[in-house]
Amino acid sequence: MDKRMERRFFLRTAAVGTVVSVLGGGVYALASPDDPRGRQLRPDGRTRLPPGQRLLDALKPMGGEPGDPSPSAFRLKVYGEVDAPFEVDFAGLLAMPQVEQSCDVHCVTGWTMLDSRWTGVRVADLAERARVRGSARYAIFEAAEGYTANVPRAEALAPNVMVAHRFFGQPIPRPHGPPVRAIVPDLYFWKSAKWLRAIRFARVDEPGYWETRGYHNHADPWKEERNG
Ligand SMILES: Nc1nc2c(c(=O)[nH]1)N[C@H]1C(S)=C(S)[C@@H](COP(=O)(O)O)O[C@H]1N2
Ligand SMILES: [Mo]
Repeated sequence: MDKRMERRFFLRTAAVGTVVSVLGGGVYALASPDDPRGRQLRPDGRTRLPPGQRLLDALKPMGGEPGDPSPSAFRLKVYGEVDAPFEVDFAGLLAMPQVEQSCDVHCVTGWTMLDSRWTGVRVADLAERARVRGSARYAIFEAAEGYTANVPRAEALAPNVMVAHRFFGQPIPRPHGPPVRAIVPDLYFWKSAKWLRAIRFARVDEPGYWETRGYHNHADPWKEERNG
């Protein structure tokens, strides 16, 4: 079994309520299946816990090729199908309008974390500053070591989509993509690129790292768009 299949297997078989150690990594508590938050309805009428998911109390580090975590080396480029491409360093990102939001995140391997808390800048604000053209139909999130994820324009510009530099008020911990990662809460978490370097707007779709390796191109957790 490759690592991803092992993780999936683990999530299907571990007993709810137990504390378990995964692949020698961290220790994760499975939240209670009776946690009423999972059954709450979102403003769009969908249940907070998507089908086939179970609750975890924390983000599980899912790996990936890390980038440089230091804020001083950080640059974010916004470019492509835009009239005013730009680049900001970490201070430049902090100088933009900041939002803090709680959101739920859903990993395709079967875990969901409710009420994760992030601080950062809305992708919609970055797009407005870059003057994204009407012809741009996709946002391509570009991360360290060539990792990319594609998101349709309208979904990338949703108000809960952000580039985050804080997690529960603290700098993002190492495994989770510091100094800045994308958060696209309403698609499976593989669309949320860690160690983010750039957002490129594109006229033509460009399936990314996982989308070219058998995962669904869109990744809606409520439609269980897991595999292509
Ligand atoms: N740069 C980069 N970002 C990435 C990945 C990756 O391998 N590289 N993995 C993705 C996947 S598959 C998931 S599920 C989430 C996991 O984020 P976490 O490790 O913070 O839980 O990050 C996504 N972002
Ligand atoms: Mo994932």
